[in-house]
Amino acid sequence: MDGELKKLAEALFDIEALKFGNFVTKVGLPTPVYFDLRVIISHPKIMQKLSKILWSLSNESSEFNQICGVPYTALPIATIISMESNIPMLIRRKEAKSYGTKKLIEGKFKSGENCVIIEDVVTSGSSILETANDLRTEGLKVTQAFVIIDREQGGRSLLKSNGIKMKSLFTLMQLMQLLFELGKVSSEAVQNVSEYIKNCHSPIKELQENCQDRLKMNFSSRAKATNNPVASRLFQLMDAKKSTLCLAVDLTKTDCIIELAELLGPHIVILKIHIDIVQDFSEEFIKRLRDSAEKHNFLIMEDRKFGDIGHTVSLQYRKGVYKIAEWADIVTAHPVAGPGTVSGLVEGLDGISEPRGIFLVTEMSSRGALTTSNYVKSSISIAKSSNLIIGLVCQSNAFNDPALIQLTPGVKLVEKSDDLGQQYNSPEFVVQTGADIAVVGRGITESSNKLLTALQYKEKLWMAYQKRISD
Ligand code: S5P
Repeated sequence: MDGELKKLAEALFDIEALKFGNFVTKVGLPTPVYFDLRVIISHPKIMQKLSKILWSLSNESSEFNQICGVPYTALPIATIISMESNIPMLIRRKEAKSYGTKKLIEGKFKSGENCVIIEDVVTSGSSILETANDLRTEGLKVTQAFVIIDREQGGRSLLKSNGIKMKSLFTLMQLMQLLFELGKVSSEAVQNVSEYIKNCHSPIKELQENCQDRLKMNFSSRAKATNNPVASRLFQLMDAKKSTLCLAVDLTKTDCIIELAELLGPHIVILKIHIDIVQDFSEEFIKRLRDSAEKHNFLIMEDRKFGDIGHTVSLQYRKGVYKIAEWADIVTAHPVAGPGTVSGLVEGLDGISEPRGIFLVTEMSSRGALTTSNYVKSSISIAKSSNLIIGLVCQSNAFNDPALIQLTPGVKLVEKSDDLGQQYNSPEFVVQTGADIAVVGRGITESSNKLLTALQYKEKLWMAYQKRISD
């Protein structure tokens, strides 16, 4: 294998799939080495050889039922592997078709089948993770990814923390070493790359490095890590009620909302509403809801998803019919307009003495959401800018700060999606991928036995949390 890898490294160098100099990566970071493996399609013999060596990373071909290459470079490689191994292939569309079947994954498969992902170069690991998320949404199992080059910039740990073992033919340093032995690069180039890896602060790497800390810490120690009283109370509530359940009550009648608050209040930590869908709003309703919250010890979240310039947001928060700032313990906001939105919310609280918190919506659960990994990264820096922000609404464990809370919607026991783009994961999956609190809406509100169902979610989520901190 070593000899073969050396020959492969030489071939890739000779066809200029590897370049050395001063380049900038896709995410805007400087790099002394650049890979353009797309050129292999012009060299079928090398492509065939490379595919064969890559497939030798599998222990036995029977462990996989499907192969999925990440577009575009890995697609022909996955095709060759599929032909040689006689294992069928899947293609993940970048966007679901807007006509016909609206499928995101092309190819025939059964739920529960094991799919391996093939990729050319891994930096942060986000492309593989996005592919895996879509495959998992369709019920496929994804536990391994085979890649040609691992740039050693956090991808391996991101994937590992999402249940995917990455196997690579070369790490960046191994490749440099081989090229040096072949006389293709100077010792100075090797040194440059080595320094680069050591000093390279890929945002993802920084974010992922200690993410295990957050996932391993229990809620009572995390209560001490935050300065925000709402976050601290939330951690204590989770611990005391043994519940990480946020109930999304997307109902339009106040009596129905209160009825659910009274029934499920003892088992939840947050009751989340959308006040603008309520048809018979009154100040009396707010009083009843606050009384229920006090009686059953839960927090009220208004899922307003503020997203305008600071001045407008401050008025939307404080004024109008709803006067949200006066009664909602927690609100949600989109960081799309920049940090001004958060400053607007801070201003809207002028004169309010009760503690308040914000969750920033950084990564949405719906299919085709525009909240890509770069957006998530920028959102995290906004999250760190204000003490009012108590956590992030997101789908993956993209941050490590134990003071921040990951709130994850899109949770349901059975269905995988609805008709309007919502995507669901199981309680176990979301906790494993970082959720501290899970948002469950129709999974409970549409159940014929709401109490029993809520208890099932609560139990499953709590067990998954206990497993996470003890594993
Ligand atoms: O990305 C998101 C963010 C939010 S806050 N995806 C979501 O679904 N939500 C909210 O969570 C959404 O507005 C709804 O209130 C709830 C999910 O409801 P369900 O019925 O699909 O569980």
